[in-house]
Amino acid sequence: MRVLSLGECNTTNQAVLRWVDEMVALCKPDEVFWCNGSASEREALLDAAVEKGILIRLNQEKLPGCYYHRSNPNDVARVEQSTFICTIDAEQAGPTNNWMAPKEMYQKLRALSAGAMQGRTLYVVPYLMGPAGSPLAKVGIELTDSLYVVLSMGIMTRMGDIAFEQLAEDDEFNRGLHCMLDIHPERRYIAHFPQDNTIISVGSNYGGNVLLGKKCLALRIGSYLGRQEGWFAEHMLVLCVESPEGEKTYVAAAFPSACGKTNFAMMIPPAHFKGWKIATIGDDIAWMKPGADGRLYAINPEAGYFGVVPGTNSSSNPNAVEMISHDTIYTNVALTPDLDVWWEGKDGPVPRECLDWRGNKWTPASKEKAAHPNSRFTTPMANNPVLADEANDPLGVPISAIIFGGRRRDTMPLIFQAFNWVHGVYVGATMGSEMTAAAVGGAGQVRRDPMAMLPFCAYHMGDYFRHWINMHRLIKHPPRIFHVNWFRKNSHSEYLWPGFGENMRVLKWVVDRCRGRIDAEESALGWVPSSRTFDLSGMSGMTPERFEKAQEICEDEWRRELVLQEELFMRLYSHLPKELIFQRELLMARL
Ligand code: SAT
Ligand code: MN
Repeated sequence: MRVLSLGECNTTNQAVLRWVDEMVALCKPDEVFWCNGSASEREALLDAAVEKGILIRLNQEKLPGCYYHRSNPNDVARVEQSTFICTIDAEQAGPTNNWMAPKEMYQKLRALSAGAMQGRTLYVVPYLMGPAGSPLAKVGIELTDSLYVVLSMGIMTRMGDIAFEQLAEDDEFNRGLHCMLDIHPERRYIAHFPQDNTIISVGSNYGGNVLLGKKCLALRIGSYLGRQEGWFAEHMLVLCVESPEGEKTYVAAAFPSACGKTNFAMMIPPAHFKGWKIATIGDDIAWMKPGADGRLYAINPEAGYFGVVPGTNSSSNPNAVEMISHDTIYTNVALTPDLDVWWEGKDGPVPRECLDWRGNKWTPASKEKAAHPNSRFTTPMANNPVLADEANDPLGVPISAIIFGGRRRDTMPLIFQAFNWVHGVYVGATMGSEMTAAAVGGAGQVRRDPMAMLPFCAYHMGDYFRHWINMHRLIKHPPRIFHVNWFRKNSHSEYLWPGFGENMRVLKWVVDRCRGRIDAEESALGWVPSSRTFDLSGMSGMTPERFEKAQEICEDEWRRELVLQEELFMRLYSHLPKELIFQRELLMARL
């Protein structure tokens, strides 16, 4: 079979060429397009996407370089029920993952992919996760028949020849195959084969399911490799807090999807914090490895942000407003008659009329939302006005604090600090959070989401906790561990804490604790700030009493919490480190 080859194939790597040939023979595309990642290639592909109706070119005066995409309405979020970990046996994948035997899954997906690209183009998308030359960086190649994926990968990763340069003649690269098929939930599988460093995703075109460098490689395959190789792949933002004197402290924070990681990573400190600056290293994923100096170093493997749009405005995230005003792909927001975009919570007036995310006419009287709650922007990190220079540092940044946090209307105080590393692992392991629109189903329900990794850890969660405990030995100067909850409400359903920029106050306390500059009080949960020393000055509506309310440890709530923790521990029991059972007993005793 001869297929037309477009673009330039700029590799002589035999393992790559052989694998691409094999996948071409399977999927039978009419054309193969080798992406090199150049600016001129991107322009041509954007034009082609507009011509094919995959993208709409937005109003270029208002939104230069911006495009609009509408997904299939059945395909708007990650689908955990269709996500599989195909380790050799089910035990390895553990009870929190869907499992299928690799042989069976390969057979099933080969059958679905056979001839699936007839009449279509197969794009070869080489990409690098992490800064070029980083000891932590990894190469992946995604073969896809979706131009939307190609253009998104060009934003989210270091895409093109740069990946082949890093790979050279090595055969160690992630093999990713993506076939859209007919975008039908019944034929939707996101399958991971960790032992083969392989991912096959079919039947979807939604970011988290198909931008294979992100959740699939950087978290699921990454978590598996990290355990083998002695590093962490985590669902964490990484930021730099810089004091007026220029002292820099690096903080990583794990919150579940759609709980404000992007906002926190690029927050603007309130006026009260004169001279303090926040800079972003990453907004979603951190790869962390102990360095020669005994500290834990983090890189952001990604090069762009895939963020939730609704609620983005100049008070929630002014940097994001600026960031997404150019060179951004919008997915599933609303489209106005003058080809501008709109979403619930945007600055300015509500449009009198627009098309909603499905393409239907929408007016302010409509019952449905105009933008899908999980509508997204895809934007290069270079657009971020507060991008840290260190985001491109191959060596990464030394982490002083790790923050875990869920979305909890009750139970969890605003902030506490774990007593030590193992206690911190316990705090992360027992995290709970209300589900959001980022995954299909169950929004609002509290579920256990250990370290915000429940949907992303590709092996037994009990073994994952063991990995966390063991890593302590390799880190001479471990980060301090904290837990936060921005979402606690009072009995009138009002948030007890204003969040957003005011979270700087919590962050400042974290930094001061790491640097041994502020004392704390001992509580049953861990170290907590005293309302006398915690800085509330200049906050409107925030009284010491309200702060105490946000920090309250309520016995009834904790009795329930401990039962929910027990449910998780029972599920994981056969692999659960005894240290964590002990931590739970200690907590019970303290309460
Ligand atoms: O859709 S993604 O999985 O990429 C975003 C998220 O859910 O964290
Ligand atoms: Mn995420």
